[in-house]
Amino acid sequence: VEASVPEPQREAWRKHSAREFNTSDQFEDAVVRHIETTLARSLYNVDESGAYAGTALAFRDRLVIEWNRTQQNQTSADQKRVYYLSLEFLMGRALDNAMLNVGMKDVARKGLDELGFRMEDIIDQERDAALGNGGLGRLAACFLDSLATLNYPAWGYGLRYRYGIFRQEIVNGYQMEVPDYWLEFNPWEFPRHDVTVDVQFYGTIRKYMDDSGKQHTAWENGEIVTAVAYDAPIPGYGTTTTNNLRLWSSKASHGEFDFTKFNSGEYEASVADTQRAETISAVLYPNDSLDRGKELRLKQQYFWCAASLFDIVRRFKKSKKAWSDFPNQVAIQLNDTHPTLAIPELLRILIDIEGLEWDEAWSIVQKTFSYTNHTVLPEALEKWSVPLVQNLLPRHLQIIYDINLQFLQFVERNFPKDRDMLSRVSIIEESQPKMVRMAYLAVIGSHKVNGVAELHSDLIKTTIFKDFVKIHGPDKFTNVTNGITPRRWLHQANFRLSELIASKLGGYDYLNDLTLLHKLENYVDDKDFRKEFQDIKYANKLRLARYIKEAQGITVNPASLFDIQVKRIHEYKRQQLNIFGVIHRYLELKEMSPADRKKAQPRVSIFGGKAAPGYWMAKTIIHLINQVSEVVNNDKDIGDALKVVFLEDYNVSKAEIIVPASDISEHISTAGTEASGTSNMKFVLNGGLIIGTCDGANIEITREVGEDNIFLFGNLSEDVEDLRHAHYYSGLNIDPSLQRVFDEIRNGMFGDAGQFSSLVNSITDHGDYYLVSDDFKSYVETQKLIDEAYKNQEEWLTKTITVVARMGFFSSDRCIEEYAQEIWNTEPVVPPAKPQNGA
Ligand code: C3B
Repeated sequence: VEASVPEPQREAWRKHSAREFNTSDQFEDAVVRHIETTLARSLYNVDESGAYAGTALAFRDRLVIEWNRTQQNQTSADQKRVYYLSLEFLMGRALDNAMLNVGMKDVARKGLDELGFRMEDIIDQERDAALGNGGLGRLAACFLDSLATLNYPAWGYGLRYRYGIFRQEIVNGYQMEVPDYWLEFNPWEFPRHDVTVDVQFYGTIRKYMDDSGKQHTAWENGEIVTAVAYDAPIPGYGTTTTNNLRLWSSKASHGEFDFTKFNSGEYEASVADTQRAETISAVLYPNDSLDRGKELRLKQQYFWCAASLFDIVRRFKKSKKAWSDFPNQVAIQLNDTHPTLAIPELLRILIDIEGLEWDEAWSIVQKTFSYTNHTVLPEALEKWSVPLVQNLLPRHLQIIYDINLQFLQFVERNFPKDRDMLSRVSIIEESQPKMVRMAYLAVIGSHKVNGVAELHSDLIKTTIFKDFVKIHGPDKFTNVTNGITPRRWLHQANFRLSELIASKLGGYDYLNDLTLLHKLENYVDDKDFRKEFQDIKYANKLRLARYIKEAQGITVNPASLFDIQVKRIHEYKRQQLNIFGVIHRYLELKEMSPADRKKAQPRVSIFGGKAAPGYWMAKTIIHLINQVSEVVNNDKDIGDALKVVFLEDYNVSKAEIIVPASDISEHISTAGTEASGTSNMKFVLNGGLIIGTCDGANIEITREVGEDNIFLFGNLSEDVEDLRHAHYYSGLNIDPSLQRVFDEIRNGMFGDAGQFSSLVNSITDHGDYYLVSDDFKSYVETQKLIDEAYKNQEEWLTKTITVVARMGFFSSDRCIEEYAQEIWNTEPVVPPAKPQNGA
């Protein structure tokens, strides 16, 4: 890494330096060369997967050239870098995105055509990089796209899981999990076998004094696991900036085997050690918004934090700057509490290894870190048992205790009258066993804490972090409402709409400044524009209908109203409310005369999403949806009036087909539970309206698009506590229509009622925590309004065009600018000019 070519030989290097393809002819050169040499295949044995590989490698070459230039340029610019630490990056497919971001899709299409392949088939060969569960991981992916597009010098750091989120199969209506081994062929990553970090676990602490009488702490005799870097290039849109996503893979520290054991005849033990090391980065934990407290998860977190911090510090030290400059060169964003151990780890490096005093080290740490909170759900707030941390990371536990001591002394001095304050805000919860509260550590160790939508950012200040607002002052807490990248979620997923918009706005500038969309309002009454807009929506519905037929064998009429809810399955997201509503609709249809049924607005209710493998209630909801689908779709009385579809294995690439095809999408969480939501933004940007509660970013979407263009229902977050209280003391108030739904489920209309009793009872007998009974009536009434509104296609069309025009605020570019200005204090780096020789 350090060696460089001496000056006299550099001319030769420059002359032979790698060239980017620019024409379809050069592209074909690259594809055929890769197929014939890298893959050792020929025109006699190349199928679509081979053509995909050749295409991907040709684009990879291009990205790497830009990537190298960007990294050199950013290093010499010597500006502050952003490091986004996230345990999840839900990237999806890379090829289409790379082609569009570097502006070479048409060139590639022509080239592939000449070589005998269809672009769409080639794109379809790629497996998703599914290193995430849901919203949090996808947000990280959108942020990487925006950081590169806006030319910020920024790296993502994560784990290179061998198994991403499981593949979901539905067998007899039940979810089954199949491992996702996605690395068989991954042309997008570069193993950096020379970039490694040894990470220590377990071991002992030794205190000693040096000759000058200074106290030191050493962490020794632990178990070492090696982290190997794998880099993936992240191309910006319409810029040459290509940033880096560095993912760490674990391996045994002594190469293939531990030679001391190997030579003493303990062959099996040595292999077992190797496997144990590799296990650390083996699998993504499939829980969304749920903390399970497993030791291996803590190991993953430390392994990744330690490797990333070592790497960041190594890069900083090359600059030979003073430590006090560290926060001027480095901003580290903690994506949720998962990377919180980076805080004590940086302290350990600065104090134990670099010899700084506590106060200076602590001040550097606080200026460097900032923390994003993504949920207030109690079951998602991470806590680690003290004995577990003590055993795995003895030095870090000491440091955490030291942080806590200093902090509590400060609190005691400033709030002498509030006697309970100390136990409320202590990083250590005095339970049995004691627990480390990671969110508190993250707040205390950061200079800024943000929520992800206005309501959510307000809620964290009045609930989980209330005391910290008093202690640190309100300015430490801020809001950055989430966003999505319009490149993937409009230009890539809905190219025809993107093209139509560009034709009216005079080009694609709006993809770099989404607020320009507002100019579309000038075309709301333009006949040709309206027609084309409507045709595109229909074509997208047709595409989804074809996919539904192919994937699930269900025939749906694309002229029906498409009602879609796709997201992780969770009680708080209330897919149960949706399916109860569907059952209600079915019962009403059954009672109608055939003539009335013909008049009813036909609807297709589409669901998709994974349940955490151990989350029984979520799995029960999936089962119920599938049973209802079975009954309704096979009911001859019903026909096209209602179809119910559960789409298997929802993921990013499927979302790109699903999102552009909605008439209505559902974002119906119990008020105060969904921090933001981001698929709500995706659907609206693609000309779909939404039915939603006053929760998360729905509220800001309403503000932007106008109350007339969104279907809101349900109780407000400020009433939730009282309603729960009322359930407990006075019982539920179950609407007769909901009662009927429960009766039919209990009578076995959808198969063995016992299967669904826990779900129904959670409402009728166990307090209805998520307020399904309170919101059911207004939900059903609002669905009726939607049916009525949809009948007036002209007005509906006006609404859908209007909402697209008003979505400018929700670009992740806007988020990144806010983070850069309010939190990181960073500037973009002007990308390097292309060399003149055409390379
Ligand atoms: C999610 C939240 O549930 C969403 O409301 C939010 O839009 C996204 O994060 C992004 O901010 N979230 C998640 O996916 N996983 C968690 N563990 C916590 C929150």
